[in-house]
Amino acid sequence: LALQTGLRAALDNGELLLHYQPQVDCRTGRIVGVEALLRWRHPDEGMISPAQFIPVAEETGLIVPIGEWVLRTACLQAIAWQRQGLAPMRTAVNLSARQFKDPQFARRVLEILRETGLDGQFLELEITESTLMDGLDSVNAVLHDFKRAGILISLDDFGTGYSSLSYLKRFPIDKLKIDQSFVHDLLTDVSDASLVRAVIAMARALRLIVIAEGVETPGQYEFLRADGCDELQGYHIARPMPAEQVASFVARYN
Ligand code: G
Ligand code: G
Ligand code: MN
Ligand code: NA
Repeated sequence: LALQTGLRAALDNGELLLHYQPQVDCRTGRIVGVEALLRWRHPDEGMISPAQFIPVAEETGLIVPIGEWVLRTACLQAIAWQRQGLAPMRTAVNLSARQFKDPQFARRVLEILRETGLDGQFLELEITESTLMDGLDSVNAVLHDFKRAGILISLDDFGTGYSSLSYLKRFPIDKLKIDQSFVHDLLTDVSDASLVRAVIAMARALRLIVIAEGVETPGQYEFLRADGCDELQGYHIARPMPAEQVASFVARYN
């Protein structure tokens, strides 16, 4: 309950902020995108992890206004980077299944794009397998609205949920994010290595972009690059960082 009232105040008092984690294109070695990750800087408790407060936000429905704030903030930041002359990058925003239950959701997303002036091609929206299981027809309609606006749709935490492969055919998915739990022991666990290889091969066959998350070592980076993974994200490249650090990081890295 304390978390719940605190969270409502957090949105009004400007205690929420976004950090951004770079994503690298394996072929060029350049940063081609960032994932926006929500943070709550609580006045007394310090930083609270989204793993703690997102579930509360989902239960209370606060995820709807919070999600809109995240999207608008990420779009405005993307525009600001473009105005600074940064090479165009895609910005990825995480969505909760709960947001799709709001009948105004698609309209609000498209309005935010229009209001901020960001071209849809520079926005990526991350959904999870549970979102696909949840709503089916209505989720599919919303995803198609996003596609028409040029937005890229990615499937987050791929392989950890209960998704069926038929979802990849039924829904307009552009990108698979291989969950970090498969990447962690990639070099020592034979079945993890096989799973990752199989997902990369499947993504290629289905013409999906494939990104691996949680890349922490040069060995993992090299394995994934050599195996044909398109993009990489993880502490080996960079930890999530405040918006102010992104431009100089990208300039140094690229
Ligand atoms: O950044 P971190 O690893 O602490 O994130 C923990 C979890 O919170 C991840 O599952 C991530 O997808 C989720 N998350 C981070 N930011 C957002 C957000 O803006 N919206 C939603 N729905 N989930 C988020
Ligand atoms: O569920 P989602 O994939 O959106 O969550 C991403 C989470 O993983 C974020 O909380 C982010 O901080 C975390 N993360 C990003 N890169 C790494 C990494 O290389 N190692 C670990 N352990 N966590 C990471
Ligand atoms: Mn994510
Ligand atoms: Na993930």
